[in-house]
Amino acid sequence: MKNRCRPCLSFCLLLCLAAACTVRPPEPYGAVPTPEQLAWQQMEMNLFCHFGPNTFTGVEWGDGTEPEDIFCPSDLDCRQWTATARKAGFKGVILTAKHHDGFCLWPSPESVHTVAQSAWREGKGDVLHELSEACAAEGLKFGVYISPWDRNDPRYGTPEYNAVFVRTLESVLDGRYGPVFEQWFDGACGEGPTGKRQVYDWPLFNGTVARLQPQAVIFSDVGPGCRWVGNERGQAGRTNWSTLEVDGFEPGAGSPPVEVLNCGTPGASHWAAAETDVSIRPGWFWRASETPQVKSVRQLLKIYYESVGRNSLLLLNVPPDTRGRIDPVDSLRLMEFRAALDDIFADDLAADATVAGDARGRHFAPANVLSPAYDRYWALPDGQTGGALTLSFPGPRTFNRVLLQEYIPLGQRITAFHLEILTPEGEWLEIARETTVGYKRIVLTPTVTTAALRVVVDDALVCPTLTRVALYHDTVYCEVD
Ligand code: FUL
Repeated sequence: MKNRCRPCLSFCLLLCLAAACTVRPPEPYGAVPTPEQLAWQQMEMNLFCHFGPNTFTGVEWGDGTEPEDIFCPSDLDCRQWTATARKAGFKGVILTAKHHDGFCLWPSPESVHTVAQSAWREGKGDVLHELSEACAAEGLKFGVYISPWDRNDPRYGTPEYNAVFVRTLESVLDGRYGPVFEQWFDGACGEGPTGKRQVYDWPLFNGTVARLQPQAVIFSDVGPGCRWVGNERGQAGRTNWSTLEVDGFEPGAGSPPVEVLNCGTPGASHWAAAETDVSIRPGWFWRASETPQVKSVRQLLKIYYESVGRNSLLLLNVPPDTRGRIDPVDSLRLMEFRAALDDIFADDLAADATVAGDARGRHFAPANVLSPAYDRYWALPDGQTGGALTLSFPGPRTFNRVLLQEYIPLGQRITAFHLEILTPEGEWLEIARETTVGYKRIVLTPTVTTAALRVVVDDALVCPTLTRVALYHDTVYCEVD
């Protein structure tokens, strides 16, 4: 009996020793994303659909007096939207369920300006129902834009309206359309039909979403779930923190300056990553006259690099037409855009590299940056805010895109980095110098050929992490930004 226990004891001792030697992960720093915010950021690209009376009148902001019958899609097919979105690589769809004209694309019991009052499908139609089902069928997440600004509701501009808006939200978010991954709140606050403006009760609105759809990420200029990127050009800041100082700010007129929204605030106490909303067309709503101006693949790639490639989520608006379908010009362009992305990002040219550098311990080894598993990452020891990783390749590599990712569950930490390549003369040559990384950073470099790349973290708020370094060669959109 005694003898049998001895190996057991030694094994336990070994286990204890191993546990003592295991280096703990870095402590999270500052604000960190919730699991929902992380999952949201990992979606990377979502489809925005502006659809409603404006699709039929050709204006951007309907004034709320449009007759309900103006909304009459001749051949609505939400499955065509979602099939297109899935094939293009989008993970979710957000629909303007109610734009500023107040018209509801579902039979809202709070309004007399909805699909139910229109002749479309004899007042029995419900676009939210069809789109939520179509999203589920294509494995996409479903989100809604519901404008607080309402140019139709006579109660807008009175204290009563805030409760009306809450009941409006309830009639979408109470589960009848399934889970909602993102609630989009526009900060616009213009005059209603009586000429009055509304004092919005944001805590009440946000609380309603949180109560009914606790997993939903709430978009507004200042979050709380994610923030506006500060422009509609498709451009996140070259420096882009996912943290933002929100105290004392509100969506709309009370929001921080657009430059702050564009870049975030380093080390701030609130996590609100930037969402880049931009339209594939000049306007947000479909107009036949703008079809020749649908953005080119090169323009879309630039937007991709300046949104997803700059630590932001891309919300690309592709508005359905008067039939209730995505225009063939837009859908073809999306397929070409997808093909270009697949082509550029097909092969990670660093996959067979060997990686050397300082590390926190073997669990946080430099080679972890080659693993596509997000949870395997490289980290430096506590107190060390700078360091380098050297990637050596078995043969020369030609590339012009360097993809970096931080492990954001521990916070966004890197403040400055640069990239160097080894020249045939054995010297290190700097090819890029940047600031933030965040969830994903794609650095556009000149096209270079080299046998080794050095990723130098110059500074960080606290010991840095990197979960991915990958190299690509873009022969479609070759310019350096
Ligand atoms: C803006 C709105 O006023 C536009 O019409 C559009 O919906 C855009 C996404 O947000 O603030």
